[in-house]
Amino acid sequence: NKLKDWVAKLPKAELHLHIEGSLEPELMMSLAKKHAVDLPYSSIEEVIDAYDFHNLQSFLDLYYLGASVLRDEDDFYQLMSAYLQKCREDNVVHSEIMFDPQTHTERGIGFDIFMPGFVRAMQYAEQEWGQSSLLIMSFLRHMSEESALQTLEDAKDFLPHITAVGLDSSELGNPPQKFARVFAKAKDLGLKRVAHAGEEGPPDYVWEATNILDVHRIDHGVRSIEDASLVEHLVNKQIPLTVCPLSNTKLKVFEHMSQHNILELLEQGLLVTVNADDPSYFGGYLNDNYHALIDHLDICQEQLRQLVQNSFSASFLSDETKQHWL
Ligand code: ES4
Ligand code: ZN
Repeated sequence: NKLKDWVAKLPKAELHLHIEGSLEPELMMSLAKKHAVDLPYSSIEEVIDAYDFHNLQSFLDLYYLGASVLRDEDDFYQLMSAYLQKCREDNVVHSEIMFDPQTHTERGIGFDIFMPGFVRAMQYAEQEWGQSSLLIMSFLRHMSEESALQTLEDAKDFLPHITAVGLDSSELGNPPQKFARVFAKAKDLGLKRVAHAGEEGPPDYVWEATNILDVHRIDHGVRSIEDASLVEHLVNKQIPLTVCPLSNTKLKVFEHMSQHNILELLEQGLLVTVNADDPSYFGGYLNDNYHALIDHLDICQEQLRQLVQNSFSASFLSDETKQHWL
């Protein structure tokens, strides 16, 4: 397929990627053995078979379980290296990578363990392959405001390596406003802001993320389409949506890829991008996500070009660097 080859070779940016969600079953099993972590899987096949989700929570349970094998600095280096190698294969020249500190600090693994591992792998990819990347520190919204504030405090020595804060995990029942003070503090520290909203949650959560958390981007946001005035707001402000097609079908936000609303979102003038979210759990990296759109939607080359251009315009790159890629 010519369109698939064309988009695969285009330089692209990825803006919505959880590094813990790029942990492949092979690395998970080998780290489980290395650290004698007891997982309920006896083979790679059993891990893959378990990845049959019916909603966000059923995925998150296995995602946190998988992350429990990450223990020392080299584990985090390996994890980040493997993702950046995939970027190289997919022509992802820039990536904005989320990590969930609380998933690790809860287990007694601190910033001094995971940050050096992440940063070392990112510096290697930049120097050897010319790939740029930056980090987004994401708070777990099912945890308390107090825990998020403590996390911001714990990150103090590493802020030069952190560009933005994010908000992820169980959306329903944990509205953005729960983290109003955390995000205000992050803004004061000079950090940019993104938040998951409108994945499973209602359009009101997207309103809160923009109006209360003052986010630069919405992660997912596909349910924004249910509120015409919200769409108008996002279009006027050109607040990007980082959409994740394979994630949305795996977690049953849409029953089938042919029902995905990404083309309607584009049609309405929204700054939409394509992303992999948790590639190891959802069945593919960035090119696989573009390819799924080509396979199941009536998408043309111009729309694909727009999505790729949007990935740079919606990024935190400098205007000068954006111009280079646009
Ligand atoms: C996530 Cl797809 C998704 N949604 C919310 N939180 C997450 N953490 C990792 N992947
Ligand atoms: Zn996500």
